[in-house]
Amino acid sequence: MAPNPLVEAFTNLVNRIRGLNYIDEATLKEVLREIQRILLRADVSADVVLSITKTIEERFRQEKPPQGITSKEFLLYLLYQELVKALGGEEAPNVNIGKRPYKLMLIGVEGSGKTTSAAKLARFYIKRNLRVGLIETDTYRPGAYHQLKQLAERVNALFYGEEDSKDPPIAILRHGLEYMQRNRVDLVIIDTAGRHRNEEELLKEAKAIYDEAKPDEVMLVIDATVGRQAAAQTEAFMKYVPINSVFLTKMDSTAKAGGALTSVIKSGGARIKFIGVGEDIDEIEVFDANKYVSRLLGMGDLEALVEKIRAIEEESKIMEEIEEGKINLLTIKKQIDSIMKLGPPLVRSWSYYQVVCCQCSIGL
Ligand SMILES: Nc1nc2c(ncn2[C@@H]2O[C@H](COP(=O)(O)OP(=O)(O)O)[C@@H](O)[C@H]2O)c(=O)[nH]1
Ligand SMILES: [Mg+2]
Repeated sequence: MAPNPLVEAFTNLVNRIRGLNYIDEATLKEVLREIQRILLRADVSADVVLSITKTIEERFRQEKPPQGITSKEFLLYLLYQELVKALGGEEAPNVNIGKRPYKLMLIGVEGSGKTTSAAKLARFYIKRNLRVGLIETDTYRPGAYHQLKQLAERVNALFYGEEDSKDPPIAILRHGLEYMQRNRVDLVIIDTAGRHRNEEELLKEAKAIYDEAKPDEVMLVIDATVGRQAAAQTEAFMKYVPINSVFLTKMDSTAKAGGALTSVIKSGGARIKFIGVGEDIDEIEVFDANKYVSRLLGMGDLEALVEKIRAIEEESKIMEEIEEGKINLLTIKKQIDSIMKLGPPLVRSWSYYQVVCCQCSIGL
């Protein structure tokens, strides 16, 4: 795989922070400036960059590193956490389908992977026992009809399209929606034609399809390998239709992992819900911001650090609960889980000793 400039830049920074003896005022400023440079080079918008570094700075000054964690480890942890937050947070995105039928419209430039992703999504939800229908409205690309029809057959989804139709996409859509309604599908996925940001006609068509379908969700499909261009694509679409979520494709071959960071941060808060990790219809994953940022920072052993800090934080939260007398069986279970995560037997036995003391002192 070709070297990824963003991963390289972050990995260098992480190594530099690790090599520091002590983080004084000047070094902190320098590290923050370097984070800004890296993000700006990846085409993340200036206000987002500033908000990320400002939060890191404030938290670094205000929060004390948990016991046993050095200030440089803490700084790395804050960088990790704020990037994860910018990408939607630690919690997995909500991929549940609300009302039935739920209408999901896919948009994105030609070749970004819409049709393939439509089939992947159908497969994903069929496995969760939903009845799924696919509608092809792309009348521009020769073969789009057959491509989706064949994929629909493979994944056992209902399909509606009109081969060689003289009807405009909007009419095909209308017929398709009626067909899906009659067949009582739970989820309708609407595939659309590929668009280019200069092709205003096509963008207007996306808007017309949006107005007609009134989708519950518009999912922007972005090819992760386009890197910073993703931002421009996202912005062009956003002028015409609101974007609710993102499907990031070709994460298996991405040399420019920045695509995710750039596009999502630019897409006005729309979260990446899914990623495509190969051409096959089973190669779909729910996006995990933690995993993505770990890769971006070239983490490896940093993951152990993040786990450790999380366990310490969890531990101290539980200790507070215990001290406040808010203790029940669940607290004790959480306590034991977090102790087990802390690792070395010495730490475990010390923590265990603390729990016992606390529990005795509150008369448990
Ligand atoms: N490696 C890889 N290829 C993908 C992925 N998703 C789509 N593709 C490929 O990208 C190309 C364009 O996909 P297509 O669905 O036709 O794009 P559309 O024009 O947006 O409908 C096809 O060759 C797909 O097999 C992915 O996650 N990984
Ligand atoms: Mg297509």
